[in-house]
Amino acid sequence: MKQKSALITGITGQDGAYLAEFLLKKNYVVHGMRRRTSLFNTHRIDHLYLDAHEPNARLFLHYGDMTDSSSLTRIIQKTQPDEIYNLAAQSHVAVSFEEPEYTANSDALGTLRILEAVRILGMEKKVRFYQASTSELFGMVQEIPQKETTPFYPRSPYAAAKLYAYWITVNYREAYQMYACNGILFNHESPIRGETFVTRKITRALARIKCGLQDCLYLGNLNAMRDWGHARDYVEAAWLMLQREAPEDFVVATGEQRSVREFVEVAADKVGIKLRWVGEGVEEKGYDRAGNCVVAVDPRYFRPTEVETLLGDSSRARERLGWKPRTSFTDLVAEMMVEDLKEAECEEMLRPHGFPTVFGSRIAS
Ligand code: NDP
Ligand code: GDR
Repeated sequence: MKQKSALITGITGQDGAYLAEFLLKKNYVVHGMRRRTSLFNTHRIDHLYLDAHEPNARLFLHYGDMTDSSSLTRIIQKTQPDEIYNLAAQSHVAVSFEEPEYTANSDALGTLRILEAVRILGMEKKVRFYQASTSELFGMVQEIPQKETTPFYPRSPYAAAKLYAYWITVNYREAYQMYACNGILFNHESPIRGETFVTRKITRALARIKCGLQDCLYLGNLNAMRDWGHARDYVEAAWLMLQREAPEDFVVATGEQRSVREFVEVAADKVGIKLRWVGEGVEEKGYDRAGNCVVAVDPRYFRPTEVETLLGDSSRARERLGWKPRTSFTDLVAEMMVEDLKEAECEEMLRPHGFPTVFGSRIAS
């Protein structure tokens, strides 16, 4: 059988790293697009990378950017992939309120640029295209649980940009008979989740509090409800979507829902931290007299418009892809806590020797 090749945009992100590992295990040649940054941004995939001169090298990186058509067209022409996974995006909902135009450029127009590049290069019958769509499309939910037929109601510049990307993917499928599909993925996390998303912010902060490196955990809306799964399980669903006879869009979710507050409670329980909840505007820091760790609400983390509740129904993916989540919520939290504790313990050891920020920035997130 011919060895398949895949191009992953966003390979340096959480999902890109898990997907690259998954595809390499399936014997793919994997091409990843990375952007130029002033610091290294490949730490999530370093363990997968072999120097291009090595005979066994099957992972290759190319510089490009979602806002630069010329780089996208060049990379697709050069790599001639069988499958394209479009994961690159400004993926932070809160940041999209600060950078709405850039978010639209990279997340909405960036998707169009890839689809157009495929068409211009005459590859529309050869390439299979996966678009990283999102449960944020449901926004102000119109139906519980949300499935493929639930109406969309985006609540952020990020979600509005992803709405365009969703529909342009559908349009290229219908207009040019491209194999193009949307994975409407609900929140998925892991130990390599970006540090400013709420789950990782919580596990990282609790680990640092446990090691005496941090005083207090500040959060925004504690009542937001999310359907949280493991990223490792979700990239398998993305791959399965491109292995079918005909393209179709799929919701990927666990079907279980927890609040941000519950996430904190389960994570704190794993490390034996007792919690004291402090409301908005109350000035209290660190451990209280009873030895409880303070979790405080800071309105800075509220969003101009919030998505209060998300719960997915992934029956279609379960029936037609044979997919199901493998990792339970408590196992996910435990895995994240264990890894963040290891990092915090290293930082605790190194700090007296003058390495205070080796494991990330101390700027509040
Ligand atoms: P991350 O934020 O971890 O990764 C995003 C990736 O996109 C990084 O590799 C980043 O590069 C890259 N990127 C961002 N902007 C550009 C740009 N202009 N040009 C090129 N590359 C760019 O996201 P996740 O891995 O969590 O998510 C992957 C995709 O799935 C995203 O599109 C996200 O919106 C979507 N999604 C995620 C869900 C989740 O719960 N994780 C749920 C549903 C959808 P760099 O490393 O240099 O920053
Ligand atoms: P989300 O993820 O917006 O769902 O988008 P995030 O973890 O940022 O927020 C989840 C919920 O937690 C609330 N929250 C906080 N969020 C952050 N980041 N920081 C806080 O301090 C905090 N306190 C409370 C938020 O208000 C929200 O309700 C993620 C991203 O991966 C998107 O790219 C993806 O499309 C969706 O998931 C599905």
